[in-house]
Amino acid sequence: MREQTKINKVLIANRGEIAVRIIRACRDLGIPTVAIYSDADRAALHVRYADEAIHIGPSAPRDSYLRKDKIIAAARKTGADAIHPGYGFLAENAEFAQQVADEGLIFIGPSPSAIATMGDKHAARVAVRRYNVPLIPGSEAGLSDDDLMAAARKIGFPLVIKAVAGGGGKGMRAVHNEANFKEALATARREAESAFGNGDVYLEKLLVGARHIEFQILADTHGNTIHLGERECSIQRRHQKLVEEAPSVFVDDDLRQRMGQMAIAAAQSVNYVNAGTIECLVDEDKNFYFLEMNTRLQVEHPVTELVTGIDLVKEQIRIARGRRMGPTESFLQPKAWAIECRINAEDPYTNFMPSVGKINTLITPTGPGVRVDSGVYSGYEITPHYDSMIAKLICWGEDRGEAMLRMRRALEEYTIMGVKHNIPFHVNLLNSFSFIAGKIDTNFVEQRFSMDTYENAPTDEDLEAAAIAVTLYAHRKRQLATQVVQPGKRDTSNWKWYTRYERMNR
Ligand code: MV4
Repeated sequence: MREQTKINKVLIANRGEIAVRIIRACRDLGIPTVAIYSDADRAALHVRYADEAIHIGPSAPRDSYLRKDKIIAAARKTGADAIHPGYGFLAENAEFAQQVADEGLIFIGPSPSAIATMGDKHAARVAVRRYNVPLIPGSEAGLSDDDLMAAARKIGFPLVIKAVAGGGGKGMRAVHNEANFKEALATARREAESAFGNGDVYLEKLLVGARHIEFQILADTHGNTIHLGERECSIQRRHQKLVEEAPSVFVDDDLRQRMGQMAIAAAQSVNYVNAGTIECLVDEDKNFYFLEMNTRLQVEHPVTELVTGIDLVKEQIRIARGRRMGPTESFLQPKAWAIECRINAEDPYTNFMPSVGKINTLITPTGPGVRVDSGVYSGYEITPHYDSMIAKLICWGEDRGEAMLRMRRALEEYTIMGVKHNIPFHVNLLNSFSFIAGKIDTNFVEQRFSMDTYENAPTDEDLEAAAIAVTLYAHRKRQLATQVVQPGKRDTSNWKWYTRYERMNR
């Protein structure tokens, strides 16, 4: 049994909403915090909320948030004895985790070896296979082009070529027939080499029409590994998730039990410690397969917190302190329903193009069942240096219907001016029959927000003509004084209507 470890000050090696989220957990635990910041983040919220803040360099991530040496130096300078990496940046960098440990500091996350094994997507398959975790049929890694061709014939088409150093959909290429295989393989290798400095690939049978469901794991240093249920993550665009919910409409108690045990086994196969996520594909017949493990806290962790009542960041810190998970922490059935909408500074009407500028007005929703995790405020400047996510709007309720109605209300209350944002996309999604019915797949966003739909929307000229007609009509009506104006019931169920509304208010 390992001893309890002291954590007296935590440095947060991140920025934005997740840095704020971690600072809040530390505050609740009474632990002082150190923020790090780049040039662009001088006025960021995480800098204001932390007890201390250290400037670590220019705005480009490679000069600041990715500089292992500067971050470790900042910890030494401030006397921080632990580092929380958040997500992105250095969160899944085994070398960084090792350097932190070598400095005698605590990395609030898994061991370097667990990060490294799960980071190599083929090594991960080898590790979990020994624990009887179901895998999509596939090939070995490290094969020559000829051997891969032979393996491809055996697996059959369609299949996917995946980079061993990839993950999260990066370095992934579908091949539908043998004729295209050689060229696809060459492209996949080239792309993997330039993106990851490693051109090694392996093959998997392509699973079509499956759902993307992930399990939250917590493991302490005393050999206890638990799962906290699933999250449904099918609403995404180009591997960027946009909406997540917990639980999944597709997962019944029996499936949750079986997938949960599988997720625990997958984590145990690398002696996993701290918080992690097992990503799975689930087909229509409820067969499930391990895809990969994310060895970090995820963006969408709040939906799990809201249905379990567990503060995952607090748990991460307790685990890093060597505390044992209590019996109350073994997983109970989900107690509620939660949905998260990622609020991005992206214009859904121009192919989700990122938008920069100053937020001049910000009205944030609140009230029953609403949580907002955000790193922005009125007057905050959004720069092109970092990702476009500016907030997460998370709503919960007793059941899915209540969570969705609260989400709709909160989205309507949300006002962000100065930059374009994707709230209209979310409103549209919440009004779609397929989302309401839970019948969604990974192509939903592309289909619903294609440029085709946009081009069928009314033009500015149409709107002007309509506005003139309405004005004249209203004027005539006032003259006649025959009717009291009724505040019409706002109907956002029609996509075109909403487009028009948005275009007028942009
Ligand atoms: C797959 C797959 C189908 N078949 N592998 C994407 C994220 C990464 N964790 C692995 N991913 C997938 N791997 C096989 N053999 C489908 C996905 C996938 C996906 C693919 C294309 C577009 C959106 C997707 C969303 C979730 C999962």
